[in-house]
Amino acid sequence: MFDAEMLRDAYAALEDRVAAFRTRAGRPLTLTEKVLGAHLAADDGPPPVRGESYVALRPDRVAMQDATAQMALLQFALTGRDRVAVPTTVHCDHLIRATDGATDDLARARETNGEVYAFLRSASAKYGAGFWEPGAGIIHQTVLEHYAFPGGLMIGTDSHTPNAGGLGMVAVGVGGADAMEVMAGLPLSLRWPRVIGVRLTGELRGWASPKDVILKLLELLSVKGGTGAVVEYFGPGTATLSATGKATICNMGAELGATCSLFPFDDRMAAYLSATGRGEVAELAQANAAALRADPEVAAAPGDHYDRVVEVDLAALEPLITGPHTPDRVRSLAALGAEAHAEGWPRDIGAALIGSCTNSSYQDMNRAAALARQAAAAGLRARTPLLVSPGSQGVAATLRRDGQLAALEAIGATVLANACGPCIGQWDRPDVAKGQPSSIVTSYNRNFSARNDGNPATNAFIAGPEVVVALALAGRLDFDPARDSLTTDDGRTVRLDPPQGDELPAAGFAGAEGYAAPPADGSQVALEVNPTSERLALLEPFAPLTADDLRDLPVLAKVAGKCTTDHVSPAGPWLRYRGHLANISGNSFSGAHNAFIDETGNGINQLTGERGSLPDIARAYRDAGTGWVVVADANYGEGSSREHAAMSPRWLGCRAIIARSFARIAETNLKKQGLLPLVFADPAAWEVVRDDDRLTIDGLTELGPGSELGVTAHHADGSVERFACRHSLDAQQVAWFRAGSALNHLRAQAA
Ligand code: MIC
Ligand code: SF4
Repeated sequence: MFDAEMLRDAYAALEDRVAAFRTRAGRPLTLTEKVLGAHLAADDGPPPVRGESYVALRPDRVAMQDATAQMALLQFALTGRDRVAVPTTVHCDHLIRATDGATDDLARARETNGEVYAFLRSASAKYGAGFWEPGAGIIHQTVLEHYAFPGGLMIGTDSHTPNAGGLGMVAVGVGGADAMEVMAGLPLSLRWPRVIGVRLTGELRGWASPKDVILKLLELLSVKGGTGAVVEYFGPGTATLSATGKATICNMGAELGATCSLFPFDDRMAAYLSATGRGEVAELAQANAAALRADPEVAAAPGDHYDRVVEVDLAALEPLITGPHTPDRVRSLAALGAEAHAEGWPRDIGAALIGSCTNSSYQDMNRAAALARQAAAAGLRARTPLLVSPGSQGVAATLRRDGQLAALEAIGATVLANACGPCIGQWDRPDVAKGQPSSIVTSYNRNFSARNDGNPATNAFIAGPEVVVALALAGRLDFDPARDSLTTDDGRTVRLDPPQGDELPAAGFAGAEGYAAPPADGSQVALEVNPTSERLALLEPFAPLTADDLRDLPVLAKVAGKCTTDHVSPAGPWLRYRGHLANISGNSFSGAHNAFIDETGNGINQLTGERGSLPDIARAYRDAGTGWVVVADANYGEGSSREHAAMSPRWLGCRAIIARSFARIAETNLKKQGLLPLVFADPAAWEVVRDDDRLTIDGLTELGPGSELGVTAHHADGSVERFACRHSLDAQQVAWFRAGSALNHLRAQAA
């Protein structure tokens, strides 16, 4: 499945490329710089400056999941190219709804999403991408099991692509337009990152698991702490973690806002590569081990080489749990009960969910199953619904063979399809009415409001899988297995021991199923898009914006607090329309809290004075030919890579998002689609904007790297105020803006 030839070439050139970049940089290199330096498109010029320079990179691979691949491939179709220039795979994982369990859910998904799968299959075959069928697994697990390799560079149209950092790969989450460009043979443009060094010492003990490492970092750094940075792990503690444990940590580095996270190559990675049928890759990596870790000078004086150094003693970690509503509200599990009491969160747990791309390795499930066995032997069962999402068909078949799934089922668990399911809101959660408060616990990575079950009143908490199973056995939030005991139905008291579990299956992994390789020549394959479909529609290029388009713009909403991509373009039921721009735009900003009227998803139409939903108002502006803007707070667009959060506003006539700051992928997505992501030069100017203002943005003629734009707010009482905005467009991105979008720019160049 993986391209052995490509890998041999990559490793053959690695050491020389690293050495050349070291000479260019003139100093010892972090691992991040080695991998990125080895993938630079150009070998000359001054070395890139951290946090400043944009560089052009040549990724080794592209991976896309079904909910984002649709738009990426629809854009690729507009480029006029006939084959992807870089090895690419498509994974059907996001659209499978969890209702009854794996078998029925999968059959239903094949039926309800048939036309989307047919389109993705046809586009993959036509353009030369590998196709992983529904049920084959979650993108990041499939990538880890088959494609990731130490020292490689990949992009994926999903924010948790950095999962592959567990195998030492620089794996970056991007929007579909970035993927489209790389598939078309263009380099990836990326801001040369800052590097945060995390020094791990000691070894995990007791109930602590790799999840607690990343939860600790979320506590220390917050959801913004990784912005513009790669989180690079080093130190003796790294080798004590399995490859899949490392992957969990890298996966959830996305929640720090980090560009990606990365571990140095070690024996645990080699063992995982061999166990997954890639012994040759393990050998190649071993032969290049020096290039796959930071230079010795870096570890000797980390403060001189990393922008920030954080120390984590693994031996001192205790189990942590985070939530609700944000992944950085972290405290020790032991402290949750008291906080839940003080906050009035329901103490009884409504559901416990393990698995997802973050925590569904053989080791995770093995430990979860060991706990289930212990509980069953003591006469305990789960006291809440317990749902299990295996990460891939390969892992699921292995866990079935080795008895772990049966052990979980024996305490009442339901095994779901090898897919995202409830993690992305594909969950028919029974018995909880919208608005009814409840608490759920998961081993996933995100817990934004309404994400899992569509109910904003649900409090979702995230912890390691063994802790989630322990909480399921207790059925209550105020339980700490290290300190508390459980009572069986017949009145006996039981203390649970921290579970143990092998990291790799002694009998090897069961083989993977569900892969279709592309034909050597796909030119005769037709793209399957039904012109009357409500789920798929071919795209039209966007028109470039002129200075006139930036005059007298109403403010659709002023968003207070968090505005993640889940607030801008919610998933759940809307996943249905990910291939149909007009239809999915019906969700735009429906989850955003509009400070003007202190309501979520609603606003006042400035043309009619009427109250309505934000997507309806935006559509009314579009129909009237009126552009508009949105004013937002800090870290706008945190979370998912979905470019629908940029394409829908663009399609509806949005001209600019003016925010206190932006999350990386969202900011790039806006630029790609020809919108202006503007940052208040003075964050206090946020207060200037009133609900019935008309804003005029000027400075378009002079728009260039580092230029400022002025915004004039015409208040309804006739008064006028001005404030300045900055932007981060580089010369290339200005060219996209002038062309109307990155895609238009590419088409114009090809013409
Ligand atoms: C997510 O975890 O939010 C998703 C769903 O995987 C997204 C991608 C999407 O919205 O399709 C992501 O993280 O990028
Ligand atoms: Fe799927 Fe959830 Fe992972 Fe996103 S975070 S890829 S929705 S399992």
